Amino acid sequence: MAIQSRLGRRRLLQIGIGAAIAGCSSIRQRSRQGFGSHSLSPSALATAGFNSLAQVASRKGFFYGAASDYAMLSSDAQFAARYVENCRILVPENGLKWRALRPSPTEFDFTKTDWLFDFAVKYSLQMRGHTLVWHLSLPRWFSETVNSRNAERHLVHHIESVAGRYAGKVHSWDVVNEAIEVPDGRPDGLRKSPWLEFLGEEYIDLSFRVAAQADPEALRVYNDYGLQYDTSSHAAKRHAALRLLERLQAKGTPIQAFGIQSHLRASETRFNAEKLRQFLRDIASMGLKILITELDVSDQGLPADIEQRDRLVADAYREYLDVVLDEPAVIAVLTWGLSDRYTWLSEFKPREDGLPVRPLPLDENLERKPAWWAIAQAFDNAPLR
Ligand code: 9MR
Repeated sequence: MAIQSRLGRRRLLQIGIGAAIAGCSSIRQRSRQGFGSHSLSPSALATAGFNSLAQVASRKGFFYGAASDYAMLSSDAQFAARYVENCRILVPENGLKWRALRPSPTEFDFTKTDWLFDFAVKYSLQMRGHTLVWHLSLPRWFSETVNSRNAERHLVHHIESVAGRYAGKVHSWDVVNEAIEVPDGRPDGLRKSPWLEFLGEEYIDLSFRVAAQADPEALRVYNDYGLQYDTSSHAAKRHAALRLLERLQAKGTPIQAFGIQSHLRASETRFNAEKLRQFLRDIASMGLKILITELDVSDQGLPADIEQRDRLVADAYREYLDVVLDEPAVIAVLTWGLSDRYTWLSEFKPREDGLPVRPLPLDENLERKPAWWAIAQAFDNAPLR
């Protein structure tokens, strides 16, 4: 079968997901029929021969992958099979955050992330690191322990230990995540995070410099959200982001890429392709690569009807990807999860009617949704890198 020929039957059997794969030709059959009934444009049929989103992306010279974690990949063989089939790059959704790795100020627990790195090697996946420096997901001991006298030592020690442990095995690190906040940050847009409070804006430069030393090979990314829409807050954030990049580059900070998280809302109409294109061009003209790091499409506020909902979610993926993939500096697309079975939106942005949310390419039964086809079609239409 096609999936097995791409991955090699032996590799699939290695983690016992061969059996899970065995049932999937019928799934694919149903998906293709379903595809017709969702009436996507006929050119999408051209992608029907592809078995995986990663495959379509790699034909155009960029990576596709999705956030996941030890909990699902180690325990849900059917999900793991779909994951390996579709993804070429793995980003731990939570596993590399401080709260997950740091039981105490002096200890690290790499058990689960080591497992993920081994999983990636076994299935020829690249790894992305998320994230070395963030104001959230800090361990409980952080607020009692870290202060302006010792913050630099803690920051440097953490980056050296984590990026150093996986040096040479990481495609890209989100070195600093979400350092901008508008309108509640400083006048220059910087978020009033503990790191800013303790170390001033230099914490960003320091983080990139230490990451560059600890793992010179990983692409160093600044990652943020709230950048894509034609709203005043997103415009202000785009502005602050560009100013930050300029300041970092002027100081010689070794930043190499910008991550646009891209948590979309299917109900959002304030989308201006030209303004987004201009933002992407502005980043690219600074010599930086761009990654779409956390793409998903919330169906909050959409009608209950599944067919209608799935169509609107698929349309949002397609509209967005058509614009961002036109920019040659975009080198990777990651969705924030692969299947509706596991999505942060169930908890963080539930629907008012209590129905399960449907924001990702596969549904909760791991079958392809119109979103899968829309993404495949956008990838297939993308210019070659
Ligand atoms: O999806 C993640 C969720 O499971 C965590 O509880 C949460 C806090 O650590 O973080 C979520 O992921 C966030 C990511 O790390 C940074 N950008 C926004 C993502 C969604 O909140």
